[in-house]
Amino acid sequence: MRIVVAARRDTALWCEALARALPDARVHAWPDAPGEVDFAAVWKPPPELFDRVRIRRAIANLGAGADALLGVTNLPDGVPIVRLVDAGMAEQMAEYVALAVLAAYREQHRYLRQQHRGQWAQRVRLDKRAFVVGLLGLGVLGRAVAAPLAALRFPLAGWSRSARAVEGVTVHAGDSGLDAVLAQSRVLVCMLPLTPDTRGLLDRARLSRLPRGAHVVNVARGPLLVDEALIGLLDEGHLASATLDVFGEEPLPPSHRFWHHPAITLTPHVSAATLIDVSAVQLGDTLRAIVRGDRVAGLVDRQRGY
Ligand code: NDP
Ligand code: OXD
Repeated sequence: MRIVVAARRDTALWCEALARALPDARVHAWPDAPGEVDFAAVWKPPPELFDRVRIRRAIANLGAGADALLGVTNLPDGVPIVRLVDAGMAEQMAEYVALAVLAAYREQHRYLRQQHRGQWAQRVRLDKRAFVVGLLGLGVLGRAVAAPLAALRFPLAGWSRSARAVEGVTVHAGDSGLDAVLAQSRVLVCMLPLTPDTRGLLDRARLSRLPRGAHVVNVARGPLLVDEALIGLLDEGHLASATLDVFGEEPLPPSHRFWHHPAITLTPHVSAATLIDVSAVQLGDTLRAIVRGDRVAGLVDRQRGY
């Protein structure tokens, strides 16, 4: 089996980890690649790779979200694309979102402001039964995030394309389903893939449907959210806070208003780091299964965009 790896960064580490996971494979680090390989393992690959190298069996996306790969205009037709499925990211995402939800519910921001003013004031506790957490996306990450929140007894309202059953979550689908989730979410967590259907989904009209004082968490992709709409609604006091891990442009430009907005907490795309060793083991199993002709998890549907 021959594999070419183009990972944007850490290509050498990916090559070593894949060689450990697939001891019989010949692993090439782009741009040192033969004219034909069985697999390409890539993250935001240079389009030139697809002009120079024929890929016989599949392209493996070295991340969970395949939006950047699907945006490459010269992707070879008919070659299956597989993505990482969890690979250690789901637990990290559950931690990150639980932290944001608990900070919102326990009014961490208000107590911090009080502390800075030297003010001792006990606020009336929020009623958890009315503190609905809205989960946009109930895939691998959405379901992992739901579990600890359900255990903490937050009411959960979820939204997915298909109305799938998820324990502890009242599931909605379709446009009316999205409206129902927005109308009740005190914290809205976005875990949708970036596709033609979801780009710009969280615009001013939709964010305005959140209850006054709601919090927004975006851990999926920046372009799902319209930046100016979020800032406008925070400035007007309709929204209380936002926790953002992903941005339309990364690194976030120094002049972007998000950096210094008092109601925004931001992190540099770290909510769920890609764990190279765990991911390489998963990829090893997936590539071997493809060679055997078995069904594999994580096949990307190019039409749907995820
Ligand atoms: P999945 O494919 O497992 O889940 C996607 C979910 O979104 C599914 O529930 C799907 O519905 C739903 N969905 C997709 N399109 C629509 C739509 N048009 N309307 C309603 N629901 C829709 O993906 P993952 O959970 O593994 O990952 C989600 C995203 O998280 C990734 O695409 C990536 O962009 C991002 N991510 C971010 C990371 C970070 O560090 N910040 C790390 C890892 C991922 P259905 O169930 O019906 O198919
Ligand atoms: C991913 C990511 O999609 O790191 O895996 O964002």
